[in-house]
Amino acid sequence: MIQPSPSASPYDILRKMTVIRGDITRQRVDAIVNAASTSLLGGGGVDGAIHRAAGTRLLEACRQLGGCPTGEAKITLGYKLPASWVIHTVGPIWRGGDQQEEQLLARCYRNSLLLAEQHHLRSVAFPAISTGVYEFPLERATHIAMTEVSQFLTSHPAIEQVVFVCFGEESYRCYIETLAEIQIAS
Ligand code: AR6
Repeated sequence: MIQPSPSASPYDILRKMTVIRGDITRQRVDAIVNAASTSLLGGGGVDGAIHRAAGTRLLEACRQLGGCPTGEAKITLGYKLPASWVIHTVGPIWRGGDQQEEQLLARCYRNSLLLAEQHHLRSVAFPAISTGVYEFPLERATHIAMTEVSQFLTSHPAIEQVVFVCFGEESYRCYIETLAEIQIAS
């Protein structure tokens, strides 16, 4: 007899989501997510930090991938990083909000987690995608990140831990407040 799969409670989902202040390149998780550009050939910000920490083999691996469209995600090994894998996703450049930026940002989170699930990974760390050079408004981006991740976790129980790694005080505060709002609402 087929048993219905038990649906996770909002409490179970929120327990899997953690906010920390720190450097994503130091995270001991199965995969860290990179906020890359469509070329996947490195850059500044978190992308630059990940490439520096992983070593030159990461760039060689990225060259084989042939770029990545905005909202999509691709995966490589982590090389010298403590994380075994790097999921490279390309966030939207903020252009005022009427160029599908919100949907594209949501797709970055969803596609990154789908890739993690396909590779049987259990723990994933995200930076605040698009909120640096790409200038996506922080509060909107944070809300999209947390909503999308919590929705994904509701229907994909294999992912056990998602860590949101905030580099600066402002994004840390915003993430903590947003997580509290989601907790109250659920
Ligand atoms: N760990 C965690 N978060 C970090 C780190 C770090 N080591 N370094 C920066 N951040 P950004 P984007 C935060 O600009 O806006 C690159 O050149 C940062 O404070 O890295 O998606 C790519 O090649 C901010 O909150 O990414 C692309 O061309 C967040 O990471 C472009 O920038 C994202 O900032 C992507 O722009």
